[in-house]
Amino acid sequence: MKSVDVSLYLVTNSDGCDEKRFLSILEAALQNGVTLVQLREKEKTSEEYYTLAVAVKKITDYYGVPLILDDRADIALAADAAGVHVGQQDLPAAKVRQLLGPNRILGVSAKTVEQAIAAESQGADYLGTGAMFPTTTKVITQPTSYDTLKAICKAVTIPVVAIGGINESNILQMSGSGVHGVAVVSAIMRSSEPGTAAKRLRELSDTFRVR
Ligand code: TZP
Ligand code: MG
Repeated sequence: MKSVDVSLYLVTNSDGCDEKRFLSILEAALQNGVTLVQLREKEKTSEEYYTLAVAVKKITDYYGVPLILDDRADIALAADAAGVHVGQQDLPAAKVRQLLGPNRILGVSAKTVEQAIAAESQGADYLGTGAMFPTTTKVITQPTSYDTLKAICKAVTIPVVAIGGINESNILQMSGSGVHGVAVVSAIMRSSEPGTAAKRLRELSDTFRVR
């Protein structure tokens, strides 16, 4: 099995941000402890998504951090990204694994123990679970409870990363759950000091994450 370091996972999109600023936030985050990056672009055309992925990959490669693309195995292969993240409504995990082959990273969103076990058996390398807290980044029907997160961590052997509304004030509430790390969008992307935010989140994640 591939090992994926999800200690501090930056999930990001460039909406409402000019590209230069977006890339400079990304770089500050990479210099301060982000271990995995996902490009999550819902509004872009395939061509725009691909072009941005190529630009982002130059930076993530420089810092030796894998780049994951949300939803799109085709663009991930075209841009030579490290992997793909899919949700329960996207292409089935087993199909994405087939498309990616054995060497790229497959992440899957799982909200229940059943989804988690299924994703692991279909070839996922890590799971994303949440939203743990209210968030304005994504429309959430129901938040995931700490107990569900803990049960998912116990049910699988692959790393689990908590996501959704996580910031410096609530990250320690993930302690003891069994997660291998946390994923954030706003806590870094919307911070006035993205580098400082990443550094602090990584320090806090390191106090409780499973290694
Ligand atoms: N999946 C579940 S919650 C979420 C995603 C992509 C958004 C997380 O964003 P934020 O800003 O860290 O709450
Ligand atoms: Mg998706």
